[in-house]
Amino acid sequence: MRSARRPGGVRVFFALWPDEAVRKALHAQGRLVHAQLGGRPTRAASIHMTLLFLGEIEEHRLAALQDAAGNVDVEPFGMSLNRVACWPHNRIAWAGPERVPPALEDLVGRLRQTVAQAGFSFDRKPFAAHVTLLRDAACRALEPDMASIAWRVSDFVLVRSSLDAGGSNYQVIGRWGAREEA
Ligand code: 2AM
Repeated sequence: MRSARRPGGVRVFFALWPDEAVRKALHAQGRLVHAQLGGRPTRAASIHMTLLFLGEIEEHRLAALQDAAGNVDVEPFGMSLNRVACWPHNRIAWAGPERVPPALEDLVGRLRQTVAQAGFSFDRKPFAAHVTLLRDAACRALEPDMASIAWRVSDFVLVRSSLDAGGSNYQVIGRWGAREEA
């Protein structure tokens, strides 16, 4: 259940935000999984992989958080999204890498360390590399694995989450790393 937002509070998280080609491929994959499991597909514009979830912070601390993020280098890496699965405990169907790239684990580790050093708290559950495709899915065995989607990662983002009539609405409010030209 969502907690009520305090005045002056903003809900934020760090994420990998796919480019259009990866976003489209993931959205198409979401449609395939939706045909099997039902549920609510993630809007194409909202598709992402969360790296670190802070939840609500006071808005005046955003600048400090953004400064801290600027100290985290990104070593570009590639990732194959080649696995779809569904978690019965939260009814989320997701896509992710069969093999989590060490560079991704490393990025999350350094981000956690930097954000903690800057005095922020965050969800310390172990990192689970996944892109949510569906919520409220009727989890059961899925048809053969997905066609692999190649994701080239060279930056990460800070996202502000707000609620609107259609659900969560995400706004990218910072980006760090070297954006490679397509
Ligand atoms: P999910 O897609 O698996 O639900 C915004 O809520 C993003 O942060 C979502 O991608 C969500 O993951 C992720 N997230 C990670 N930890 C969370 C938490 N404790 N509460 C809400 N969202 C969380």
